[in-house]
Amino acid sequence: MVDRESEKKLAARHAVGYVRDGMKVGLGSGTTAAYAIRLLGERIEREGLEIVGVATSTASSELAISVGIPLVSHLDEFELDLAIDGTDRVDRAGRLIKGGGGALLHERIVDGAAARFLVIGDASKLVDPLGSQPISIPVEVFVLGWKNTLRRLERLGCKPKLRSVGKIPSLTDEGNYTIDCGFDSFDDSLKLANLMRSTIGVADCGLFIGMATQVIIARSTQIEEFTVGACW
Ligand code: A5P
Repeated sequence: MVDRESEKKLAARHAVGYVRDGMKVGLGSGTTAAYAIRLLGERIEREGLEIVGVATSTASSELAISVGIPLVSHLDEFELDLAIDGTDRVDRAGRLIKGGGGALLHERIVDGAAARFLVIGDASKLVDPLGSQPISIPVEVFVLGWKNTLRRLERLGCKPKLRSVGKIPSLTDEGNYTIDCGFDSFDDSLKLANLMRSTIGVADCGLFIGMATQVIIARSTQIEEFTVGACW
């Protein structure tokens, strides 16, 4: 049986191996990135690794503090040497779908400040090309006029659904709602990303195109790693 948790940990361990003394590191969100944060904490304790982090969510920030990673405030200017983050889906051109955990805008801002953006995942995350299987693309929207935004997103050919827990809409760290846009498939991810991000009422969408520089996928006990060129 496939052990996805071991794969996540293996990919995280491989990425954490790239972190060196003195680096400013973006700390991703979600279960895979959480392994990386814990492993960084272990390196700080064991080797005396000296780094500072910038977290991509409140949850990651809390985890980082709990394992001893010093954090830079989001209100300061930050340029990162490297960011390590998970993904809901990635293809061989390094195009991503993120936001399953609800942190996409925050992730875009932090991961987008990194000279190197390492994407980590278990083998289930690699789907090539990106839009070849059914998926929901998370879209972070302003609360103001959200029903209008949902209708506009629907016109892009998806089935949109407000993310909620029971009847209570889920709020992102930035106080926005998330609309999950279900697609059977899609072709041009860059065009779709541009359409989503330019839709009135949208704060950001989960399509991250042209951001990843390295993808690290664990399949059973093996690492598959590829560097991403500008081929999206
Ligand atoms: C958080 O909003 C997401 O972008 C996560 O990075 C993504 O959903 C991957 O999460 P897991 O590592 O938990 O699968």
